[in-house]
Amino acid sequence: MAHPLDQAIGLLVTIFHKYSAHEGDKNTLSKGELKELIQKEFTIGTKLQDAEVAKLMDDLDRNKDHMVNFQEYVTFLGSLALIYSDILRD
Ligand SMILES: [Ca+2]
Repeated sequence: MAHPLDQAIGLLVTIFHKYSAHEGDKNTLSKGELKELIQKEFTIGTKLQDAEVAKLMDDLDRNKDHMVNFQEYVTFLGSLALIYSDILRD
């Protein structure tokens, strides 16, 4: 049986591919796929406006190819983990 952290990382990978496979390149998230992932996988997701999703996409897209690849997604999750850590510590 997988340990909790193995399961957590497996879930992060599975969720990326669940959305990245929807359209175009199967290994990257388009703006539409990123929006869907955020809206369906985060509690705060449905509260984000289109402009905020666009800004987030721009921030995450480090290599400016208008797609979020797995590396960029992992960087995003790392930033979120830092925020969660700050919140949980208070
Ligand atoms: Ca990119």
